[in-house]
Amino acid sequence: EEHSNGSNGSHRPLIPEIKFTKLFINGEFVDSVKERTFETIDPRNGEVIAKIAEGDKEDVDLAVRAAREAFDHGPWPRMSGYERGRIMSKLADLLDENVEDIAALEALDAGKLFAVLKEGDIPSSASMIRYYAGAADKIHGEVLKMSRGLHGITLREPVGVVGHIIPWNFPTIMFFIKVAPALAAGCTMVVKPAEQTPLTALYYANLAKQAGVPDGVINVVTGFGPTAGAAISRHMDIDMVSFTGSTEVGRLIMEAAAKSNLKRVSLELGGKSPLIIFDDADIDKAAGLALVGSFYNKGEICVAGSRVYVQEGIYEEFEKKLIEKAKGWTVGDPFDPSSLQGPQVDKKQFERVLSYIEQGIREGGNLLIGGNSLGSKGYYIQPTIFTNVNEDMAIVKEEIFGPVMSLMKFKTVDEAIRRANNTTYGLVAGVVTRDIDIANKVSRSIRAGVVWVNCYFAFENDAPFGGYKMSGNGKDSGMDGLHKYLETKSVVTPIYDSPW
Ligand code: TXE
Repeated sequence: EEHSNGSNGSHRPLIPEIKFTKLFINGEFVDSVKERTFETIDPRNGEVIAKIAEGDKEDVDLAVRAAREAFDHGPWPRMSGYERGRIMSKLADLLDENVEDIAALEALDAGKLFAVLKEGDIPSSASMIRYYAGAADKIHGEVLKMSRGLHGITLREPVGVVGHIIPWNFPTIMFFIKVAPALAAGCTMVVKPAEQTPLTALYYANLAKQAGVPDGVINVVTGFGPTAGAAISRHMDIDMVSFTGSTEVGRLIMEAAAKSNLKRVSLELGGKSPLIIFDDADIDKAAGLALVGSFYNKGEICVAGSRVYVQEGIYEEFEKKLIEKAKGWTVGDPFDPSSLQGPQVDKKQFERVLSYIEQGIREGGNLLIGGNSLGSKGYYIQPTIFTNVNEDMAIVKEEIFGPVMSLMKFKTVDEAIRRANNTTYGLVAGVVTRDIDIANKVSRSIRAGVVWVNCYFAFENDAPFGGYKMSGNGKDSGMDGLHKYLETKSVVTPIYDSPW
């Protein structure tokens, strides 16, 4: 049964029935042990979408038991990589077949743009699954040249039971950037989606079952961080935890891993990334990049280019162009195809962003545009640009995770490098210039895991992604993203009567 999702606008797609609201453990949807639930909220209006099973430690225990059994005795790590790849490809096809349903669920839960989910997040996740499906039968070790008549090889073995803790800003992309390589590696897993956005993860649990992923391989425990999330990071029988979220929680997870079983920890944390625009840039294009870099996904993106540095020669003209373009940046209902920005994910984030804006004003920042919430209901915020700011101010130092840009002026290449690196974070950076020497120098000088030259948000399945410094460790995406789910084992045997 389907029902319409709103009052105005017949062009809006239908919101599908919410079919999956329970934990997914060992191939079945089940209530939580304590039979508790929590509400997931529509950020367009603050209304309840559905009640979701609230998992806690006992549920994580059950999920880990299922994953452990599937790892120790089940078919998944034992079948050929080719077979795993075939099942993963089916899963990718199911994403494509259900793209409308999935996009609607996620737009509703996260306030993300329906059109972008449909054209971007969902198909690109399907393509990421296919990338790792293709890698599943190409996992192999090396033959070692050893001395003293020894023969050595390395085996690449799945790391075991993995806990994935997922954020709410890209619920689908973050789910598959972790689940797909772990599946290809032959791992089994417990996934905890963010409490703000549990709907699509449960939907994927069902699709995975339909595709033929054996029971116990993917378990999904919905619930909160300090309960279900913490139970994963301190579990004695989880071999690795892969996390994307705040630097603060990343630290807690590493601590819990250290205090429990020293499980492997992979962290993709916050950022405060610089976008550096040089005098020789195409001003129109650069202003477009800056706008998208700061406001895409309502600024709820770890790689937001929220510190924009513009060289003094073009600064004035750039600022004018930016204001002009910002006027066309439409904020509105995420189901409306003309919207470029939906509501912030929840009340907490909405208030957090607004309080950063207030702090920016208090500390002497000048509001070029925006600075307020929008409308009488829902968590909408105006795209906001500050000038007269510097790296000592909280709004320039800290990750705001909202549509707030800090626009700054610089003189020399060295100054730009120094200021870009003046941060505890190191996730990504952007450089806009037609000068190859500047591009080379800057991209090698920035302490960040990704540098985009004359582009921004240029993600590719093939390109490893992950932070330097307090933006985390370990890579998602690319072959690095697969290798982290593998252990290397050296096997050495003597060769008798070896002539060498
Ligand atoms: O993140 P949390 P929050 C940043 C961004 C944002 C801020 C706060 O700056 O404004 O973090 O957001 C789970 N043990 N990013 O509070 O808490 C939680 O349930 C184990 C950047 O929502 O880090 C969720 O599944 N797990 C970011 C996940 O961690 C715990 C994406 C992320 O939520 C836990 C999101 C605990 N003690 C926020 N506490 C990025 N890098 O893209 C919470 N969690």
